[in-house]
Amino acid sequence: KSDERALERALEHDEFILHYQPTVHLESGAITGAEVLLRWERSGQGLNFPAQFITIAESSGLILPIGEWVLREACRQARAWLQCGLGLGRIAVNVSAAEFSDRRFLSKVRAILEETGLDPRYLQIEMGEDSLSRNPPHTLPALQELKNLGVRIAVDNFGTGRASLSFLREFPIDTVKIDKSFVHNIEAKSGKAVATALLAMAWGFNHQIVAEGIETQTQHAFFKKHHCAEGQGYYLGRPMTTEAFAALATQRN
Ligand code: G
Ligand code: G
Ligand code: MN
Repeated sequence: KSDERALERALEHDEFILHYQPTVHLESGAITGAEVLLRWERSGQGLNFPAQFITIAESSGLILPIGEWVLREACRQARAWLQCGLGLGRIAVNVSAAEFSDRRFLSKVRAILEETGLDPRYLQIEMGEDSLSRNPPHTLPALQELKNLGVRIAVDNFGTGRASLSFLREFPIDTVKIDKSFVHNIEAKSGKAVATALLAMAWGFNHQIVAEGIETQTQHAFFKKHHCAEGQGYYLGRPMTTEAFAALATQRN
């Protein structure tokens, strides 16, 4: 309960900030976009990470106003960057199952896009497999509506969830993000086989692919060699402040 109060106060007092982690075209090194990652500048405690508060936000329902703030701030920033000529391909926002299944989710997305003036094709919504496959009769039409708006859909942590292959085929998915555990495993022989199988599967479904959690030169080289278009990870760029991301994207693209 006291944790909930602290989160409510954080919203009221504007203590949340966004960090941006670049996604990179592996062949050219160009920045293709950014994933938005929520941080809480908690008074007296420094930076708090989602692992420390997202569960409480979800169980208390506060994830709804927090998620709305994230979406609005991300769209506003992306629009500002695009207007000053930053070659930003897309901005990816994480959405929890609790947000996505909220009745008002789609109207919120629509309203925020309108209010910020961001062209919807620059927005990507990221959801885990389990969020996507929780309630298919609800999920499929909701995803279709997002697609109709022009928003992109990404499956986060691909390979770790319980989504059946038929969902992955039938849902209107643009991108799969291969979970970092598979990326870290490529140093083992079986890990190489699994990683190439995941790539082949994504191609088979005609999805774009991002390899997540690239931490070493070896991992980078492996995914580049196997024609994975994009990567994300500490080796390519850590989550960083708004200013740092703008500087990096200006210099690189
Ligand atoms: O940065 P990292 O520790 O940054 O994030 C940990 C987890 O928190 C990830 O699984 C990520 O999807 C989730 N996350 C980060 N930012 C947000 C956000 O704005 N909304 C939601 N719902 N999840 C987020
Ligand atoms: O679950 P999701 O993929 O949305 O969350 C991304 C999480 O991974 C964030 O917590 C982010 O800070 C973290 N992350 C980003 N790059 C790397 C990396 O190279 N290695 C590891 N271990 N974590 C990373
Ligand atoms: Mn993500």
